[in-house]
This record gives sequence, structure tokens and C-alpha cells, in this order.
Amino acid sequence: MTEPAATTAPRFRRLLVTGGAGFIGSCFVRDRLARRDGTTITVLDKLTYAGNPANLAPVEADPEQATRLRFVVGDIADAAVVAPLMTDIDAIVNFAAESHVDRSILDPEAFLRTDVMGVHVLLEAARAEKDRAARGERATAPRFLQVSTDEVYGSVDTGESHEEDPLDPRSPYSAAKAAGELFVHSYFVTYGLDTVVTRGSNTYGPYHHPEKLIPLFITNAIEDQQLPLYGDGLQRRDWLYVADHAGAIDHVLEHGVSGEIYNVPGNNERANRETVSDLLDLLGKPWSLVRLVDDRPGHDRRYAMDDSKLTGLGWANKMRFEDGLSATVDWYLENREWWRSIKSGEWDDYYRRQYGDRLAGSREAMTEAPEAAAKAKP
Ligand code: NAD
Ligand code: TDX
Repeated sequence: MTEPAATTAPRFRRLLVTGGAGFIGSCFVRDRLARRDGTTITVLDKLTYAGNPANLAPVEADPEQATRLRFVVGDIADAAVVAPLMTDIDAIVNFAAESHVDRSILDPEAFLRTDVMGVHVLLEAARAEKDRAARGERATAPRFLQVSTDEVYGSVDTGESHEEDPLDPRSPYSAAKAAGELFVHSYFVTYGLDTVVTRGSNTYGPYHHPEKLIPLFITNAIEDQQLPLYGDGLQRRDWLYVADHAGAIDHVLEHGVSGEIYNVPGNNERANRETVSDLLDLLGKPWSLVRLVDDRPGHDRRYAMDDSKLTGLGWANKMRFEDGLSATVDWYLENREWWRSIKSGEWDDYYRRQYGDRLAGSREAMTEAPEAAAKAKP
């Protein structure tokens, strides 16, 4: 991978990055430290099933970058852990979350704890720092960037969601994310905290936990395992490459207007069937691996967001979907140890709960073409 070019000094140089051992957070940390612009990062991560220190191995392998990274294992919902980490940072970027919709259906409480109460603990610690700044005990209050999601808008049958649209979250995951970002906004309005919120779309790329659609289907297909496609497979998602998502978050951190929310779309909207067909082609694997299984309860049919506010801020995504998907497939082919170690232990139990009955009652998916599938009503 090529290193991003060194840039001018960033506005926020000392960062607290929560969830920095996860998929998008680790990309943010790797890319920001690789810029060698003097940034120092403290990662706070609970190392849940989704957190993996191996995601930061490229940083640890570079002695200069490694000196600018400090890793703290801990919970964002633990005020005693969080408070001391806030005293000498310029900004906090909150990636930490329970992030998988299917797990939120199996166990909603964990989502309430981290995605709502954890955010509140972080906000309280930031507010205490703002009070310290007011007393002259530090120069400025920290900026707070909350990483949110397109799922807070709910299912969007036609058109595109704009930042001022009403929220309509429909899963425990998206309800928790909506509550989290509403808390963030309330701290801007009520306490004058310097906040910004990003709402990213479906992200894909290297280091993506194999519970999510693209990495699950790539890794199952590599091993000739069945691919459990929910419902009719005609749900539509807008795919955003992980480095573009992390880059957009960095851009909003630097340039976003306080109190504002920014959509971060990928502008690559496709039916799940199309995405699956593309990745099977890249792997040279047959469509017959795909099985239609019982749908996700409350499954959102489509997400799509307007990008004018973010482009107006001067951001443009770089990766084309075809290139990003191909690079992602190559990465999973070349990093089998990384995902094989995740697909073991707790994974087997999760996979049985999530897919055991579904796959037992599954049907052939017949055709890969979305139009034909819509007519065929399998
Ligand atoms: P992920 O599940 O890969 O990583 C989450 C990280 O947070 C893990 O490292 C985990 O250990 C850590 N974590 C979880 N609970 C914690 C806690 N209580 N305290 C400290 N650390 C904790 O998630 P991701 O896909 O990288 O998503 C990152 C953020 O982006 C999330 O807030 C998610 O809601 C948001 N988002 C994700 C996508 C996507 O498609 N993946 C799209 C839009 C927004
Ligand atoms: O086995 C599967 N079969 C299937 O058909 C899985 C895991 C998913 N799907 C479908 C459901 C969705 O229509 O694929 C689509 C994508 O599913 P996920 O990868 O689980 O993502 P999604 O539910 O869309 O949510 C993702 O994007 C928004 C992230 O997981 C969230 O964290 C983010 O906020």
C-alpha cells in the first residue's frame, strides 16, 4: 500500500481515537500516522470480539509511527478510564461502537451500553475539559467527532437523505446510533461543546470483520462454503471504500463547522445480488454457492444519501467501486491467517445462532440478475 503524502500541519494533532482497533478506526489510525505530520494518537479500545490489535500491526512495524501511538485497553462507558485520557488531547474521534445489525437483533443491550451510554460518558469527560479550558487550565476545549451512520435515516425507498431529514431508525443498532448522535448534538446546543457528526454509508475494504456481508461472502466463497443471502437479495446499499470513509472523517474533523452533521456517501448504490455476483466473478467461484435464507427482521430495503454538504466542504472520494472490491478480494486472499483466526472460537457459536436454522431451511438463489430475480420471486 502506498503511504499518503505528508501534508501541512493538522489543526488537531493530539487525538483520542476510540474503537481504533476496529475496521474503520484502525484505517483512520494507520492512514493518519503514515502521513508523518506530527500527529500523536491514543487509542482507547475495549477489544471486544470486533477489536483486533493486529489491525494496527503496520503501525507497530514502523518504529517512528509506533512512538506516536499509545494503546489503552478499556471501555468508553468507564468514566474512570476515559477522564484521564482527555486531559491532553485536542480532539476525540469516536469510532467505538457495537456495529453489527444482526447482533443487535440477537442482543440489543450491548448496543445501548456502548453506542448510547458510552457516548454519554465520553461527552461528560469532554464537557469537563471544556470547563477546565474556561478556568484557564488548558488552552482550548477538545473537539468531539461522532462517527454515525446512514442507518439513522431508516429505509429510504426513493431519493436521497439530507442531513436535516427526520431520523427513523428501525433496528436496535440504528436506534442506539441515533440516540448517541442526538446526545452529541444536545451537548453542542446545551453546553457549547465543539461537536461534529458524520453519517457514513456501508463501508468495505481490508480488515473488515467477517461477520459483515462482503467479507463474510468472500471468506466463505474462498472455502466453498454456502453464502446466506437474506430475503430476495434485492436490498440496496451504497458502498464506500474504507480509506475514503476514514479520509472523509479526517476532513470533517479538520474543516467541519461546529454543531454540523455531514453525510459521507459512497455513491455506489447496488442491489446485494449485484455485489455478490461481482465478488464471485473476482474469485472465480460459482453462483450456486448462494443460498436464499430467511430475511433479517425489519430489514431496511435501501439507503442513499445526498453528498452536497460534504463536497461543499471540499471532500471527494478517491476509490472506484470496481477497484476497491478487487483490492478487497485480493487482501482476503493474501491474509487468510487474519480472518481464519477470527472465524474460530466465539465465531462458531455466533454462526450457529445466526445462520444454523436459516441455512437448514435455505433455497437455491436461481439467478444472479436482480431484474430476473425480482420477476421470478423465488
Ligand atoms: P467495528 O465493529 O469493526 O469496530 C468497533 C471497535 O470498537 C472495535 O475495535 C471494538 O473493540 C471497539 N469497541 C466496542 N465497544 C467498545 C467500548 N465499549 N469501549 C471501547 N471500545 C469499544 O466497527 P466499524 O465497522 O469499524 O465501525 C466504526 C464506527 O463507524 C461505528 O461507530 C459504526 O457505527 C460506524 N459506521 C460503520 C459503518 C460500516 O459500514 N462498517 C458505516 C457507517 C458508520
Ligand atoms: O449474511 C448476510 N446476508 C445478507 O444478505 C449478511 C451479514 C448481510 N446480508 C445483507 C443485509 C444488508 O442488506 O447484506 C447487506 C449488508 O449487510 P451488513 O454487511 O450486515 O451491513 P448493514 O446491515 O447494511 O450495516 C452496515 O452499514 C452501516 C454496517 O454493519 C453498519 O455498522 C453501518 O452503520
